[in-house]
Amino acid sequence: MAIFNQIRVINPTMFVETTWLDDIVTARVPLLVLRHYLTAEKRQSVVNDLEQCRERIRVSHYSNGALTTLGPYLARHTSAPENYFTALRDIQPALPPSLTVLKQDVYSWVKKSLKLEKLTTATEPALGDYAGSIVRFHADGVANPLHNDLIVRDAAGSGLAVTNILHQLSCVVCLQECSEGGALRIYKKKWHPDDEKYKVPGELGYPGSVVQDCETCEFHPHSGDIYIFNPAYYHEIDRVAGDTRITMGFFFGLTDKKMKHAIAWS
Ligand SMILES: O=C(O)CCC(=O)C(=O)O
Repeated sequence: MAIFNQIRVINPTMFVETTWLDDIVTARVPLLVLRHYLTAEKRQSVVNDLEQCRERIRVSHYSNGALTTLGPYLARHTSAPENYFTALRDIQPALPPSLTVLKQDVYSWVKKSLKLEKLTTATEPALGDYAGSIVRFHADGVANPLHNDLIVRDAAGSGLAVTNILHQLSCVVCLQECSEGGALRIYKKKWHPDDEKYKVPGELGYPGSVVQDCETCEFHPHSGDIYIFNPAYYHEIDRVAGDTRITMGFFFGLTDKKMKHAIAWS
């Protein structure tokens, strides 16, 4: 299969180009990455803290897979969004402060790297703040089937603030790499309403036929890496082997045409 474009690997001393954001939104550059964003000590202390809230980790089962997460995931609650906010209130006191600090650091990095003027956790006037990040666990043998993330579609008609965004992006920090597998593969194909005919009810994601012959971009996250991509483009995670792949991530949406303001949620 052909490879589409090149991943943009940046480093902390690089001059930030104004085009970086547009390159990611349009997937001209399918993924922007800063390797070793987190030091081994910082990353390990967050991973150690996550051990303390083990019993709060939830598994959602689908006929073709499972998602294991710490923290609520809005796409799972679109028919009853109030449950998402209740779940957040329930779990918040149990989350380690290091996770909040990390989230705030990552927001600052995203702002700087994409030349945003503002990036804050989204708020719902009647329901409160959204979750500003989520931790995802991919244990040995777990893969993430082909899917795309588009809250404007998934929560259409809900009236939620996040459905007013113009573009959705995903930011991920790798807290622990897996021993083998676990690559993120992004396809050069953006979701289109016609694709719904491929969807199998009750299954997570889409069958491979929807991206047949599409070019791909493959990325192997290493511990400490931080990356951004447009999740409206089909993507999947290869089966993980050995150590659990642990990431912290969030979606963020640009709220203005000039692409200077963004709101985040998970
Ligand atoms: O963990 C990753 O590499 C990507 C996770 C994902 O599917 C997303 O951020 O939309």
